[in-house]
Amino acid sequence: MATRLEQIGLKHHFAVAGDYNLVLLDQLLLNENVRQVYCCNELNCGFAAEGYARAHGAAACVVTYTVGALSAFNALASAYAESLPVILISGSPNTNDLGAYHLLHHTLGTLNFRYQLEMARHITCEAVAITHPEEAPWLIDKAIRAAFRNRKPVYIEIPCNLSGALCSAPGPRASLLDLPESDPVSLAAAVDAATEVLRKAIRPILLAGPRLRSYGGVQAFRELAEAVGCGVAVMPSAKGFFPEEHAQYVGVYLGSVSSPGCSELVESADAVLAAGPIFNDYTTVGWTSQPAASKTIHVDPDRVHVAGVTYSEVFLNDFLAALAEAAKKNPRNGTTLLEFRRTQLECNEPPIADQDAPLTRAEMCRQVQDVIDPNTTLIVETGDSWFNGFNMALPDGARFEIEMQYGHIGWSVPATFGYAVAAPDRRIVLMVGDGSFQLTAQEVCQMVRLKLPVIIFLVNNRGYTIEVEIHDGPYNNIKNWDYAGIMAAFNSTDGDGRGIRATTGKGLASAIQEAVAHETGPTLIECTIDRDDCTKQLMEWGSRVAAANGRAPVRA
Ligand code: DPX
Ligand code: MG
Repeated sequence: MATRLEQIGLKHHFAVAGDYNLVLLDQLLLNENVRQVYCCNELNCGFAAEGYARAHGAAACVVTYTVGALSAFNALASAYAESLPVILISGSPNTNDLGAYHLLHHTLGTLNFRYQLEMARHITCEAVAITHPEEAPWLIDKAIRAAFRNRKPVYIEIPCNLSGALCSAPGPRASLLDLPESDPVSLAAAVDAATEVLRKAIRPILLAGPRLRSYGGVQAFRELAEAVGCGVAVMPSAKGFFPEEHAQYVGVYLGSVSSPGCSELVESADAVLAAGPIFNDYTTVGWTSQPAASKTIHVDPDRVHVAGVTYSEVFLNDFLAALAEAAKKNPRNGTTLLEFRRTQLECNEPPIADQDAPLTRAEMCRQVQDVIDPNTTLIVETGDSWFNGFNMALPDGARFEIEMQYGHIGWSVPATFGYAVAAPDRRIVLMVGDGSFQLTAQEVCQMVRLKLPVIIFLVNNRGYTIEVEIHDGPYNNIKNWDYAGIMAAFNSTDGDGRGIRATTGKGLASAIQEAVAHETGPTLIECTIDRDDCTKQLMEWGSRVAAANGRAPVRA
């Protein structure tokens, strides 16, 4: 296991100890090329791995049986929804106990020891339980291969009495990381059909979707865009997958709350090539906007739909690369871009607020924008931080991370920790709301422990503002915390995290200055803003999602 983790390129794995995995952790420690990184709990451990996989391509985490693994499952489900190859390794009972009429601790108190494996099957693309050391090498390889092929999480269960058992030595890496190859006939037919659609189109547009990166299509998508020469929009979770400073970039497409001028272009297009999109209730703004299937070339990870025909076993990366070669620039393709540039002249720079006045959301965002340089990764949590993030401009090289399909509040704190472990040379900036922070706050202490200079903008608007906009009630108020103050508790006697509360523009500016200069630990800047001070996009999106949630049942 340890050798394979190194061979697939991991430099770290995440872990929480428990008696079912202690020998396993010892064995993993023997490989000094893959460092063991500890988390406060297994949910966070799974999310740390999820964040690591975003920066590094894959990740692994190790937990104990049931009490640990069932918490990690939530994060594993996130990795499934977000298409990230995360390997969850769980210690499990001694094999002698399985058929011995023995009740065991950390279990349901029944004689069933299969439930964890069975549950794992629903949230992984492969789940294996090792019951004999002889089987370990191929079961481990089977799981790892599946994770890379499908870009989905996998589960490996290792009994505590087998973790140190001898098995055959792992062979060289071979083809574990290979992506499958497309069916050549189907690929050629799909490319022909798509070329024809793009050739005939007068107002084509390319739309980058969230699955583009996971399935290795970012570079080919750019080549295709440049070959076709038309406007390129990104879905919110694909922000950063196409350079925002590129002459063809036209913004973030999110229906009626798109960035200025973008929805007009996407919705008036006569051909939309959507690469790895996810059209769900959120991204279609409560089912109010989705490019019509009849004009969409819809590129899924393993199939392509063009003009009413589905081409199976055509993989996204192969299709985009082949189409980039075949597609020709159409002289009319610049029209939409010219129209777009005209609309952009009407967009104004955000005004600078009175620096002594109470801090507002707009002023906070204006200042956060200045922190984002080409080496920054901006991570945004579910809540109005999503919309604040969509509005940020990314200079070339800057990256953006969001968990919009799964949308688990609290994801971002451990995911940011994992991302920062994977990318120590980048500036990592997190925007997270107070409500979300309360779920997983303790993982900030691991940033303190590893001296990671993460900058956290904690937006304290005293509650679940996104829910206020969708459907308000007393349940959207939360207990206020001294967020800036908790850093002292995490520091204890040996940490160097900073916690600063900003209540004015001036306060925020000086906090940011301190955060940027602070290199030996995280800086949490608590930004206090009014409970109702949210983006106008959130208000509109929230009301449309609420309408979709509230549809009356239709009788058959
Ligand atoms: C919930 C959400 O404070 O952000 O900007 O104030 O909305 P905003 P906060 O972090 O509040 C988040 C809150 C409660 N969603 O508004 S988005 C429901 C929810 C979820 N995930 C889990 N539980 C509940 N998304 C795990
Ligand atoms: Mg809030």
